[in-house]
Amino acid sequence: MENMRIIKVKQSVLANNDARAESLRQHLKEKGVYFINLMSSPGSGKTTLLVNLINKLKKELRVGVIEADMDAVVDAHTIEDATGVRTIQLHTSGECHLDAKMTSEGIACLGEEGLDLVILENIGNLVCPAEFDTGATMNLVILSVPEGDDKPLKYPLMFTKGNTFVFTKMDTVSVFDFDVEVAKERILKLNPKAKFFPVSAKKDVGVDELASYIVSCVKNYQK
Ligand SMILES: Nc1nc2c(ncn2[C@@H]2O[C@H](COP(=O)(O)OP(=O)(O)OP(=O)(O)O)[C@@H](O)[C@H]2O)c(=O)[nH]1
Ligand SMILES: [Mg+2]
Ligand SMILES: [Zn+2]
Repeated sequence: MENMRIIKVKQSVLANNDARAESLRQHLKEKGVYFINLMSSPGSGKTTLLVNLINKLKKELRVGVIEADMDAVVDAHTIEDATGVRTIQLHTSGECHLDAKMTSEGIACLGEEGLDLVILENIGNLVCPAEFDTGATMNLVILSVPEGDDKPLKYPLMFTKGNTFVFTKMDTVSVFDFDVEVAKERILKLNPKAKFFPVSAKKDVGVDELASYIVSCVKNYQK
């Protein structure tokens, strides 16, 4: 028993992932392509927000989208039909997150040439997508009002790895016990530099502010 070898598989895989993510980030920086990793729980409103947001962003930026799901192509079709931007669908064969290798393959398939911005809609999951650096410059995390303002307490890693936070479905706030100020405080404790955007993607409230912020991030990055 004394000579039993113990191999920390998860750590080595994650270290490997970090190196790949860093090299993808470097490559995209050289190309001037900003990369956003959009993460949230299933059904929180990622695709709905993306459609609204991209229709604003595409006036100023050349945008491409990677939709990731375990299976199905509905979201990629929705984005393509509703925005007309370059879109591909990734299937993860059962994995509930994307790592830097899968993301690099996705970006290579999409083709980053001629784009200013690539947005990845990650798999709906508040847990393991936060564990894997995808090489993104912005980790955009959505928390929707019906999920509750306690989610930063229950899924702290996601709210630590995110840097920009959208509270969506704000049009439903009167029927749920969701306190925006409480949610902000809980996130700021984990993440003092967090930026917040309360929106209703459906009613088109607050999405202009988010779009302007993203445009300014991309322009600064490309300087
Ligand atoms: N009231 C309201 N409903 C919304 C809003 N945004 C999205 N929804 C609804 O929420 C449901 C899920 O929206 P999606 O955009 O498909 O969510 P998603 O996060 O992309 O879902 P998955 O990709 O399956 O994880 C749909 O019924 C939307 O119409 C919003 O701002 N307000
Ligand atoms: Mg979706
Ligand atoms: Zn996973």
